[in-house]
Amino acid sequence: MERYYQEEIECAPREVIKAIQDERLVKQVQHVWDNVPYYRKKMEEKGVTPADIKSSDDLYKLPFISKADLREAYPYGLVGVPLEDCVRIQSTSGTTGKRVVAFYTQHDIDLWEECCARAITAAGGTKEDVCQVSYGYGLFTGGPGLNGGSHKVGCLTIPTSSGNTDRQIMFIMDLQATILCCTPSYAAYLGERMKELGYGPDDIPLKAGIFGAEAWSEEMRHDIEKTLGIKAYDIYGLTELSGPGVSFECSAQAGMHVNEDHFIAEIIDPDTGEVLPDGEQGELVFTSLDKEAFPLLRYRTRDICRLTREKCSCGRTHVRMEKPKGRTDDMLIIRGVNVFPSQIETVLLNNGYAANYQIIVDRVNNTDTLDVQVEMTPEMFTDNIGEISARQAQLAAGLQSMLGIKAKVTLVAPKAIARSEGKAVRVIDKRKI
Ligand code: DLL
Repeated sequence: MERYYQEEIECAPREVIKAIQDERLVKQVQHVWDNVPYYRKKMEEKGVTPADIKSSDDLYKLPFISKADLREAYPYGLVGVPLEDCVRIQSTSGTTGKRVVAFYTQHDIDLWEECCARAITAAGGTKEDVCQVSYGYGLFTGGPGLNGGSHKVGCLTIPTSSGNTDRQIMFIMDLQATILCCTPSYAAYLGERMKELGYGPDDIPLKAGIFGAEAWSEEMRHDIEKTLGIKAYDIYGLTELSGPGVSFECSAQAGMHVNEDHFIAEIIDPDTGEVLPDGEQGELVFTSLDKEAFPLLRYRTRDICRLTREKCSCGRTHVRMEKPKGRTDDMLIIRGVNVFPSQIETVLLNNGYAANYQIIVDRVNNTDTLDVQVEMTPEMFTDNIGEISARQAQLAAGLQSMLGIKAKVTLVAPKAIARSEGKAVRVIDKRKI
């Protein structure tokens, strides 16, 4: 039986959702116009005023906002309320340039945590569950968001944060945790370690996992589900918009429902900015509808995916986004060909490897090179050179047919590639160093 946290809104007829969006968008636009001079200037530059935005049909008239704007306005330039009304900040890891700092009022935190509660409930969570939150706590939104959602659902919450893997496993086993929240790469690592410790899927009390914060393939989902004996649900979000829970998966596991009473999703052509119809692949853009401290209009996420409004078997009516394939800035251009790390992952997992790999891109004599280092699983480990070469050749052929370009494959021993406790770093692009 499908469970909902807020059934009335999660399953509302489309006309009701549209009416909510229309009303809230008008207010949100007025809010930024009145309170965020940076936005007012951007709107003025485009010749738009709040009077032009009468409903969500007028969304396309608004200017986009990008990470560059967030950096320019750092730290306080986009805050829409007096600082005395803000109660928290969260921040991105800031691997490229300045960190993004997002601000929250208590109202913003309540809505964010409700979104996470919807995700936990969609994964079957109730107050009877024991929910272990192994996302990092602190500036990263994963821990605080799922922690808040778990409280709202009434689960017994274990705030382990990430790391200290054997202690994580001790808590899962001793406290009989039923729901695990962490990145998919950390879930895979926990599964690997539990197997080593002799726990099979039937010994592990977990029944569901809520995994997100990074791109992961269907094949990786199946691997994790098998090792831990759970159903693995995807969850998506970004700091700028609140954190996890912007969208989440339901029992159908066929795309993530965007919480459309709080966010409007659009897909645009990343080159021209043109809005694309449902079903077409492009860059995901979000508009917040009821945020107080850090409202964002038409924020370009750089995540690449598709939207669908087809009816979902779970009963929810909110639009679904497919698993993001990666970000426009994750996409590698190798010898002129677009390559997403997720395509490489699919080939590896389809050939019986686990998601322990690293992609190394370089430029030698003016030609791009693509090296993929892949760990052998303990079962396939061998020092027979002939066997290793044959396996490498088989993978290289698989990659060539998926990507259309040649890659050099190197098999390495089990455990040779460092495990991740948060977001995995899969690509080393030496061309940029
Ligand atoms: O990763 C928020 C989050 C925490 C989401 C926990 C889910 C679970 P940031 O650190 O700001 O926020 O990174 C946001 O991560 O633009 C995507 O590129 C990527 N991302 C997040 N969720 C997914 C997902 C958090 N389910 C960026 N699949 C986003 C693919 C994801 N990519």
